[in-house]
Amino acid sequence: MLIFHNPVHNKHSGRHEMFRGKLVPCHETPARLAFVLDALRQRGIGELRAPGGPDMDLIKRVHTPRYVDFLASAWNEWVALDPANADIDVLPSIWPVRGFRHDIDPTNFAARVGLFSFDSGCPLTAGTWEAATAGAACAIDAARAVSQGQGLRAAMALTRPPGHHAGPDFFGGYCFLNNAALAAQALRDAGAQRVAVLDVDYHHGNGTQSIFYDRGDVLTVSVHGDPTTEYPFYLGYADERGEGAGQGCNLNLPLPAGSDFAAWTAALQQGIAAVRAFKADALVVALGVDTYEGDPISKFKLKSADYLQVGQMLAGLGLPVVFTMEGGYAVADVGINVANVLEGYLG
Ligand code: OKP
Ligand code: ZN
Repeated sequence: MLIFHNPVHNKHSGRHEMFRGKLVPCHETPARLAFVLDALRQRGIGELRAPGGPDMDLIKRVHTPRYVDFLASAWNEWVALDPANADIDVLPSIWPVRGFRHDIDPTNFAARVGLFSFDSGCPLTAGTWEAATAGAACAIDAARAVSQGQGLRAAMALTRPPGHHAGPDFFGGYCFLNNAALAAQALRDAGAQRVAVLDVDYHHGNGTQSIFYDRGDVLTVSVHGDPTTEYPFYLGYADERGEGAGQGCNLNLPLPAGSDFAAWTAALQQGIAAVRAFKADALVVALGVDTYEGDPISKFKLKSADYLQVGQMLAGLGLPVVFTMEGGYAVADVGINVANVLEGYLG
């Protein structure tokens, strides 16, 4: 399995996120990826590759050009406000909710940040753009590798920041560019007629859902904590089935916080059955391992050994697959859990 790893992921390193009225240290840290790389090296899983340059044309078809241009220039605008900002991360503080206009172009920087974001837990830093675009390149290269490869069935985009909360024109939930969506679009561009995205992160993949909601060529499935109580709260319910040409091409499988591996497996099997029924030609797995019992911000009860079975179940689909790295915050165990999924997948 080819593993496209992001060599500049650590350029994105947020200091703080807003939590209950206080700035607390970020959960989404560079150490997460170091543990995965170590685990893969130790077990001899995969062949590591660096990505090529990012395909900006593809990125601007999955995300709006206006949003991508904002991301590219945001840090420089922030520092231009005050040179002292170079030592402070950007955190959103105001958003245009119902009744406010989205079609205006405020020049005020905080107002612009609010147009393109949805929470205050997602700092934008000096290196966010560089890290996120290199991560996008990992996802795109992984998709192209499985499309071309004779017999190559699987590749991974081993990157951070994660991507599945990033929508057509917004960041949030530690995500800036939607790597899973970019991989899916790259698979379509390379000839797959129908692509499925199966999101197994603890949190609903709201960004991916929104990007493909009105499309019939990409099925989006997400197994996640019930948004009635779990982040991202405002999307991820079972009655969201897609619209227009995408009617029936979105499947949400919310589970109560506290669910164990048996309950989770039953939902995953439903998701896998939907991918089969869709007759997908290729699969993207948005691989978060924050379903782990030891995860500090999530509430499912999967054990490390369970991830071997997760990999086996995914392999049962027999499809070319791109894994994208999403959540998982029990830092010391993230490597074991990701390596177990891949080992289970490879059989
Ligand atoms: C990202 B991924 C905001 C705290 C909310 C956001 C969780 C993002 C999870 N103050 N935390 O799906 O693993
Ligand atoms: Zn998550």
